[in-house]
Amino acid sequence: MRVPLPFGRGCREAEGEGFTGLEDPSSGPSGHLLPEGEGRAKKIMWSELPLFPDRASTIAGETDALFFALIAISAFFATLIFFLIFFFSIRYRRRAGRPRAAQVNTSLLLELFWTGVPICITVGLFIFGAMVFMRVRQPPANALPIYVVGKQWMWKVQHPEGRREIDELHIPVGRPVKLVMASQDVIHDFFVPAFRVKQDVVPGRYTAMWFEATKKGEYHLFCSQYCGTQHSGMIGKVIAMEPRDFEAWLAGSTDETPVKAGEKLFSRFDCVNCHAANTRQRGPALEGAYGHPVRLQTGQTVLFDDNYIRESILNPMAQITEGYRPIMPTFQGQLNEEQIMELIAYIKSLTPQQSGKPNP
Ligand code: HEC
Ligand SMILES: [Cu+2]
Repeated sequence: MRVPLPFGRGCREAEGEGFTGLEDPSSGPSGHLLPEGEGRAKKIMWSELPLFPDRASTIAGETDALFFALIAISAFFATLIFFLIFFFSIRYRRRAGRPRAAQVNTSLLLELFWTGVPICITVGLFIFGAMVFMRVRQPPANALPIYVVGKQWMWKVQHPEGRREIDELHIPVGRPVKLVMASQDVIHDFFVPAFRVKQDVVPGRYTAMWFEATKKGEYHLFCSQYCGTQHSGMIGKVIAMEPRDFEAWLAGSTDETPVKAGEKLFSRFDCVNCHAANTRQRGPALEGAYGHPVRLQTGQTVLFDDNYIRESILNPMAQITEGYRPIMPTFQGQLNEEQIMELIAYIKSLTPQQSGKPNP
């Protein structure tokens, strides 16, 4: 069994591949691709040491800055307090002839000072943390969507152009990538230390995460949520490529696109019987619905998104569309996560123009 080290030189080297992002010649100290203001911070971060993961995404600099700010502030106060305890306990120790301590009134100014300073520090850290958090949580609109399914014990990846991969994720450098992730069984967690991102992959719904690689190379991918016996083997690599190489890589496959696969499933599972336009429409039209609000029987409005489609397929009774009868059967147990993702890709691709197409 492969036993990866948490960071740095890991399993890949042991397998003789001898190539990780850390050893990539382009990831040396030049760092010209890194965000601004990195130069000074770099000196204290020892990013050349294999102890510390490579810094290869747009968010990595900020995340590290936050991490080191927390460490520095904690270290400063821990040292100060330790030193003062030590110093005071010697300086004011009990000795013959010394008066016993008595209650004194402290000055208001001093009270304000030692209350105000920690408030400023903690609120400042909170604002800093919240800013980084908001950035990590909000994928840019132009992000490239890639579907990921986690299952015991592998990562299955599906690119919108068709190419599929297992335990590997190829991405272009310099372009935001958004992963839409589902789990086939238990909770997993998609973790790429070099990008400073991790996100739980939860059964029963989609979670998303985004990042933008800043330099090409191969980076470790871990499952960081204990998910069973072979959890430690649920590893892989993220391969960041120059956009041109990435296009070539994508083109080098004849895999069916998710939209095509979804279209087939749509007929195979008889969705067409109720949802195709120009039939006696028993179900709502799905063309152009994606991204728009849907009114439910209960009067609520929900967003027609990935999670809504998923819920509609697996648990149709949970949210009944206004004006329709609850006649849709559940497809729970008949479709796996990948097939559901393909159906979603197909439904997403439907535009109102296509509704004019005659349906046999
Ligand atoms: C027997 C007819 C029938 C079949 C078969 C059927 N559906 Fe439906 N579907 C409906 C009806 C009726 C609704 C609206 C009531 C509801 O929300 O359950 C609906 C709702 C939906 C919605 C939510 C649409 C909206 O605008 O709110 C989606 C998405 C959907 N179906 C997808 C599918 C997919 C994918 C399949 C095939 C795997 C499928 N349906 C099979 C009848 C059907
Ligand atoms: Cu796992």
